[in-house]
Amino acid sequence: MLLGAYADIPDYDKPYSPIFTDKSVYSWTDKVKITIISSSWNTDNHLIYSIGGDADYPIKISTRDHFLDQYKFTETAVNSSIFTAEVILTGFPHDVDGDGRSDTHPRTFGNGPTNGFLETDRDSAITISFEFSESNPDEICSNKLESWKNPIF
Ligand SMILES: [Ca+2]
Ligand SMILES: [Ca+2]
Repeated sequence: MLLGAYADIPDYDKPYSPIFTDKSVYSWTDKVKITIISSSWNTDNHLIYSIGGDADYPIKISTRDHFLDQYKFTETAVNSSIFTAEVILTGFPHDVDGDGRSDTHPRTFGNGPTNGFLETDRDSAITISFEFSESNPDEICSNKLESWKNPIF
């Protein structure tokens, strides 16, 4: 008999951790604001907790050819269960003024919650995944990227 065998498993009674972004379509150089609601990761009602910045339960933010892994999200208040982060999209090499040299500065680095830069591609989308528990390894949200809105020069 293994009575009580599940007692040591963290709170997976509410295992659903939906992911939201502030828009459904982004330009190639937009800022993306991401929210994850996870009551199972509000492990202390009196502390602001961070999720995603760890190898066991990573949050990964991806475009087609680039990604930020173990990106940290921070709880908005001590007992909110709402975790947020931001990433600035940096586009791809592009000669805007026709002089033969790229005028954009694509780059990918940062570990969160607000210092991330992520390269994008012409036919790309942004995907966010959070391996928030072993029984529910993935939660993915995909958003289309199209057009230059504010090219970075
Ligand atoms: Ca908390
Ligand atoms: Ca140029």
